[in-house]
Amino acid sequence: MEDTTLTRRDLLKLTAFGTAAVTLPFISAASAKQASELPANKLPKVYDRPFRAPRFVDLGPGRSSVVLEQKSARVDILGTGPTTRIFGYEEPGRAPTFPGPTLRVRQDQPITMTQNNLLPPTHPFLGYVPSTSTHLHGHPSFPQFDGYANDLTFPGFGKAYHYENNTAPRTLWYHDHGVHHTAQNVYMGMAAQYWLLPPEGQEPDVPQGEFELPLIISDAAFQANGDLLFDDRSTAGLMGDVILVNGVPWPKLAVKRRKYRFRVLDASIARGYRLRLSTGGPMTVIATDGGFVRTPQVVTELKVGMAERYEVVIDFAEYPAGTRVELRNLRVDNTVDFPNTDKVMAFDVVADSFDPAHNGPIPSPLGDPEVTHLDPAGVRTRNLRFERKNGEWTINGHTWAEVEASNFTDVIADPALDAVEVWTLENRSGGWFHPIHVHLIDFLILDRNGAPPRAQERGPKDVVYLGENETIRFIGKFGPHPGKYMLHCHNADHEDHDMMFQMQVGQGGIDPLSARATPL
Ligand SMILES: [Cu+2]
Repeated sequence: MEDTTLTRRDLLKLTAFGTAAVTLPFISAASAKQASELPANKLPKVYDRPFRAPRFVDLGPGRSSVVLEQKSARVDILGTGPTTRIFGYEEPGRAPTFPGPTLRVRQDQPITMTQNNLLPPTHPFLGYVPSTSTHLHGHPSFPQFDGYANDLTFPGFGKAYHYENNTAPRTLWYHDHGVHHTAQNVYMGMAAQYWLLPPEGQEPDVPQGEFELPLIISDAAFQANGDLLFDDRSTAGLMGDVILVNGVPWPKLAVKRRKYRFRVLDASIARGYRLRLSTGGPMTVIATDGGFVRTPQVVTELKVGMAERYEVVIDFAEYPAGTRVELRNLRVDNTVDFPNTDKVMAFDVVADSFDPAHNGPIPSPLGDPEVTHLDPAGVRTRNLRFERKNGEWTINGHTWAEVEASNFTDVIADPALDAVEVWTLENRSGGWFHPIHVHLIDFLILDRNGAPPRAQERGPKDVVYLGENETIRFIGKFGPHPGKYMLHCHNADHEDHDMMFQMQVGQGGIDPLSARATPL
């Protein structure tokens, strides 16, 4: 493999667009030694640092609001000396973290999340103005609270977002969606989970409490001074050489010999993963983006694209105490691999006693997702093609710049309110994959290249991994609110340049730009 080992500089040269169509498939087969500019002895070590979950903030009965400040700080990510500048979310009086606090909210308990932008007036090394727009991904928000890309909150401004939480329990995430800078803002740390839980006492019998953990997976590269290195390879997509779980490089977690439930989120800018246990052992998918699946699916491999969420149960009772079970990453096509990007984290099985509650067989059927009741017969169909065209990432040849130029009136689809439609999404290229996110709705994947969807994705979804040369069809019901909603690729570099458009659901609806941020 020596002759295909490329330096970062080689990759930069090769990925300059113009030649990209030819060179990207070649690059995808190559591996490079390092993306980071750190000396080798300052790179984080694999399975060295303890696992950490972000802080939980519980909302619901008795507490219906939270104020989060978007602020900048230097934090210790590497564990080797140099610190890293992040932009993060936290409550007033607390230092920001990456990822931000996990909000735990109860179904049907509305909340207000105020986002105050205390970021510097310009990014300290990327130079742009860090204006933000906060999207609660997985929630059917009203248009003015959906994190519309141009509904910007500039430094020194704040905005209150209201969420009804009246959808099925699920793993959501809140993250930045600011126009043209989503990739940079998310990469700097503006991402966190949000758990919508069933009403108290109504949880299904699956692992909970200390046995229910977020796994927010992302990749990063670092400059020599410890700061993040942002290289989007001419908008193809940022590829880091360090894998982070909840902001910690390749952590290790001591696990007891019982079932654990992990809420997996790929918060990377452009990297997809194929997760597999080093033992080849089973993982049971109990929920997809939109909540519990009807029939839990046992898999040995989990393919996860950016913004997808999967809840998986792993039973460590299968392993003797003292076993180290690694969560590995088999590569996906069109990513750049580095020596340790095939590793994610380690589970060290221990003999400690545990609370035996919620450790029984996983109930099946488990959920009853609304999307599984939709009937595709005779419904309206639409076709969306995701492609590179004239030096831009486009949807049917269109870009967000056209939406802006139309003063936010242009739409690519206009489903009636609560209409059921079948959409075909197409990626004719072998050179890249696109995780496609449609705001507002949950959908069910009907087929993938004419064949049944993967076992892991037979539940409610709001992002679909549209792989190389793939065509998928989904069915969805376009509601519950009328209005303009975005749809886009969740490779944040593609989204920013400029693979995003909007749909008009029903007639009218609240203007997404009608509730602007106010000065602090
Ligand atoms: Cu894309």
